[in-house]
Amino acid sequence: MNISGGEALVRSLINNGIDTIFGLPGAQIYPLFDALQRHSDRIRTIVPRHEQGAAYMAFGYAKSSGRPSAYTVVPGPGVLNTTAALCTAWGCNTPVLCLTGQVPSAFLGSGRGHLHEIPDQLATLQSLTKWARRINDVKAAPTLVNEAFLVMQSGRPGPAVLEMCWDTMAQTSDVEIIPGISVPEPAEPDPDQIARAVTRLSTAKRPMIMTGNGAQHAAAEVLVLAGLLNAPVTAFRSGRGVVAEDHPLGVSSVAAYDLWRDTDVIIGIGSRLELQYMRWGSMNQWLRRPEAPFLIRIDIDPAEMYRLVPGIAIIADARKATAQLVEKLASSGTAPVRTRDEIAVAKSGARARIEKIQPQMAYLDVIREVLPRDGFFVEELCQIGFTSYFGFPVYRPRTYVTPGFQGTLGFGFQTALGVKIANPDKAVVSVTGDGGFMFGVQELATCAQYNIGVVTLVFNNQSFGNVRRDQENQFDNRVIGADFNNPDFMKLADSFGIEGRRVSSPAELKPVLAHAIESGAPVLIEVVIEKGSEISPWEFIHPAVS
Ligand SMILES: Cc1ncc(C[n+]2csc(CCOP(=O)(O)OP(=O)(O)O)c2C)c(N)n1
Repeated sequence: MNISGGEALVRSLINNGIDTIFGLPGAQIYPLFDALQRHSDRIRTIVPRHEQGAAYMAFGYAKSSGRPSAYTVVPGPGVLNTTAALCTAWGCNTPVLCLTGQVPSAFLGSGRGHLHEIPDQLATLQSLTKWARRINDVKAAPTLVNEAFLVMQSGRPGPAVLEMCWDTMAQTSDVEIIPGISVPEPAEPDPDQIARAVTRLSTAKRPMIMTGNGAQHAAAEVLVLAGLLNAPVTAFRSGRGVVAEDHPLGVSSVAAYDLWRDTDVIIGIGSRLELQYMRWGSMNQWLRRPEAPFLIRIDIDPAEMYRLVPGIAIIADARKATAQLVEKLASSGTAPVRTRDEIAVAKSGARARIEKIQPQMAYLDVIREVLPRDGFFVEELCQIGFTSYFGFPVYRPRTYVTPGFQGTLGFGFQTALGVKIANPDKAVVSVTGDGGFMFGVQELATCAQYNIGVVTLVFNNQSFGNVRRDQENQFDNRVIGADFNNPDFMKLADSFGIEGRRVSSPAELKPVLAHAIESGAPVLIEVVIEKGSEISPWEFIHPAVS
């Protein structure tokens, strides 16, 4: 088939199941956009108002659905505008494909100063992702796109990049279009590793399970394992929702901290165990070989076993390995002594202790009450978001959307748009501070243009509240760079053609939020908060330091 480089890319995306692409056009990638125009019956193009939005939306799409996503932007400044989202996708093991252009091939590496030239784009992007390649020949496009999809979804998932020179993308060539890839089944776990873990677990008295992002597809298996061991299951951020927190064995990180004291075996499943060994230990010292409790890790990434060395390492897919543990433990028997009552006491005690984090807890309670169990909650780096780590119960896998350890301020609202596009029939609530929201405020236009029904709660405390509190506490009240003036959010919403509502108490929020979710339309809700009035949530996130 005689087609352009851009067309070969688009056909290959479609063959790999991509139904939506987020992108912002420019000269180098015109042929790709032209192909998107001509294939718009098979692939939808969402155009944000800033390139960062394209990448955050692709991140939200992939993270909430578990399916790969794609975005496209011009090279140089365009692709650099997306790097905060790209490193977030890397940190969160999320399969996001970035397609970008390059200077004309004759100018590669010339330093001549062609449009959007940067010193070494491929090396820059390689350093932020799992895999990055240039497509030098149109004929190679389908194979390289397939390879990108394979890399993104095998082993530890992650983002990938393909760049194509300006002239290559425009050139036509006789290209063989091939079917998309199907991801091969992960290898079977090593039976010796499973046998060792079963021996240790069959005598475990008070085991605990910690889930991470790598366990999101293993919810059914994890729940059975937890049942056999009577083990509380906890998570910090990315592993939340694997076991519902209203299940007797699903516990928040605060309840888990209580139960940690007499835990004799910890099983980390698809998790870096930041909670146990950094948050509950030291953020400044790298503990490589923890002693008690006995650590068993299931992780598909062998490198993880050197970063945090367990007593027993099971290098395998979370679902496969957990299923095998379940099968073998069911016949060998288990000996747990921790009772469900003990766990229930820890849960109610934790809930009572966190009650003082106001007004955040009162707002989170309202949101939890109104948001359906399968609705999505997109957090942010703000007082309500930090409190949600432990104060907002999550009931379903993937429904708690977080930037994980990147802590990417401003990701939330923009990411939520991608979440909604991937899950059009589900409610999506984005909670954000006024500081973080303004990082991506221009996407209100995208929200209105495509009628993306995200409900956004902006907690307006007229400041980078977290910074402000840190400066008061750690720098003797010397506040700098933390206070600001906001626009009138109601006029702002109105000018973008979006419904705006302002509330100043949890009781006021409840009917407004219920109506907003019910409407299915985009709604911006401003929550008025007195500056400096929020109680710090940090003692529950970092209890060893507080
Ligand atoms: C990309 C990025 N820049 C800066 C920060 C540092 N930071 C963390 S929280 C915060 C303040 C957030 O303010 P706001 O969104 O208004 O929420 P609030 O704390 O007031 O609730 C800042 C600047 C960050 N985490 N990420």
